[in-house]
Amino acid sequence: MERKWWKEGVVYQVYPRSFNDSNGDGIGDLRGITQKLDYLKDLGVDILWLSPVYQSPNDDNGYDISHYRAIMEEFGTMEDWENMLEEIHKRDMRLVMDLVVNHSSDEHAWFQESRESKDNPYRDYYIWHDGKNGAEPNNWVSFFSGSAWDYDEATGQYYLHLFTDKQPDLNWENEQVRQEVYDMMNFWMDKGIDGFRMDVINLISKTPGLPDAEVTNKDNKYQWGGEHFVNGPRFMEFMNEMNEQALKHYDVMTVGETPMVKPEDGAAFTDEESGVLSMVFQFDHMEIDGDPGSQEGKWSVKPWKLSHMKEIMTDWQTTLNGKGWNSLYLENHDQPRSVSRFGDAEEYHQESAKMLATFYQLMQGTPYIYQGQEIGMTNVQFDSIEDYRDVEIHNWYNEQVTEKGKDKREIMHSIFVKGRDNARTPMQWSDEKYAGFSDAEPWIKVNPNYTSVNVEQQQKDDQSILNYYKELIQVRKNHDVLIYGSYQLLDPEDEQVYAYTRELDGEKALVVANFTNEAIDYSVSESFAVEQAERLIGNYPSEKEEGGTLQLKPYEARVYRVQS
Ligand code: TEU
Ligand code: CA
Repeated sequence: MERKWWKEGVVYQVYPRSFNDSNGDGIGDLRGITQKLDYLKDLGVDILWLSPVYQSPNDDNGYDISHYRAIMEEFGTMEDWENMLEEIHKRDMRLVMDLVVNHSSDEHAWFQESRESKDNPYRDYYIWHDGKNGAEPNNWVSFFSGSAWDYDEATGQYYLHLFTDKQPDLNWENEQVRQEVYDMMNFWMDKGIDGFRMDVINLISKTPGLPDAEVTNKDNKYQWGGEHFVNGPRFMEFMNEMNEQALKHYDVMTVGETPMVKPEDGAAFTDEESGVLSMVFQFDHMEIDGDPGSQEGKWSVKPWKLSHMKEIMTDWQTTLNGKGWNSLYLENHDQPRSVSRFGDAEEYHQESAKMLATFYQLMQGTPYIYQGQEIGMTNVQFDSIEDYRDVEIHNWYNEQVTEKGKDKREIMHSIFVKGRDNARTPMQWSDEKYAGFSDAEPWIKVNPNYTSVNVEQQQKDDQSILNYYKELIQVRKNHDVLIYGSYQLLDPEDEQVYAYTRELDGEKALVVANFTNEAIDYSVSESFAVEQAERLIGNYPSEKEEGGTLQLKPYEARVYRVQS
């Protein structure tokens, strides 16, 4: 396997709006990020990924871009951005920018032109169609509820939007659109950035003719049309072209956000010889506690099983081994907080947050940490729907409660468990008012637990989650086996302990993670000589034990290494 800086590094995702506000308007900004670079350097991360900072009307918090080469005014100026990049590079860190090109904002000049008239030169930059029998051109549902089409009075046609109606899909069949995208990417790479995280990049190619989706749920007017746009027919062709015309001329990393991909797709997309991306974000493990097959999708709250988690992670680990490269994540700006989701955010907050970090960061792939994860930030519950800011949450609530008359408490419960605003409350820097995020009232409420869960407090405490993250990052960095080694799962059926080994050139490591709040005697497979092993890290003080049985405490995680 080829050595690469982006395989050895750890990525930290910043959601700029919620990270740090430097000018007291309640909104995080670029200078705010620059102020915290020393904190990030000290944490040990190598690469920063910024969610979009481009000009945007913020219908979907920057994932609706109205100017690809301008900085959002609320976040600062191009000069602030250049200064931030310089400061990142000064500290030997790198910057990955978000690339959102499946769609733009409806306020982008291209769309403003496009909707003017049918013969406007920009008409074909987007996907316009006549209605069918007085209704939408097809039956596709939007990711964010309702039809994926919107009628535009001016020209009497519908345009496609897989996300909100303010996020019209760009028409990738149009060569000019593709050229605009590659030119724009080169513009940012010429400025010195180190990579792109590509938003829903595997949705850019749609089946010609845009046929109806298969009706999978008769009760619903609109249907999931993934078969017509996930990894669509020209996806690889477009990505090869993007590599030729942009990416391959720079030393950059790419991570494709690719909903619905399977390990075989992931292996093909990231293949060292024939692939088109450095790595992808897969979603299989994020769907483990939902029902992706149903109309409620992620909103249906289902219990999950550790054996299922093992099956998913192991499939990704083994299918990509020796071919491509994994990304490793438990959180991002679209997902609930992992300690609330997979751990115990109350009684075993500290233990389970550390256990989860150990479990996912030491697999084969590049680990991603989402802001606040390193201090164990948790989900939040706002009593009123008015306190939520996310368009996905509001669309879901309106459809279910306002339109369909469903039980409000039930819908609020699904929002508490799955809503994206769980991840978007302000970063908790200290126990000062507004968690030290801002001097003014933030754009979204602070999680009330900031008085006990915050950076300042954890910096002072040796045993904190934050200090454990620092140690863990160094352990991985110091052992090639934890970066490049192959992965083997132990005990696939065990519903309590997740254990796996890594192996590289005669060196072996063992990761053991207790996912329960009980003490467990775990006997290690004879394939790993734990008696002769060196303990690399753990989330409880180490104790001498006899033989190959580990007496694991609640949510205990340990890592061992042997050299043969
Ligand atoms: O998310 C894409 C995506 O697949 C979402 O449907 C995601 O699964 C959902 O947000 C989970 O609830 C990306 C961005 O990460 C997201 O923030 C954007 O809203 C979306 O694309 C549109 O750009
Ligand atoms: Ca600000």
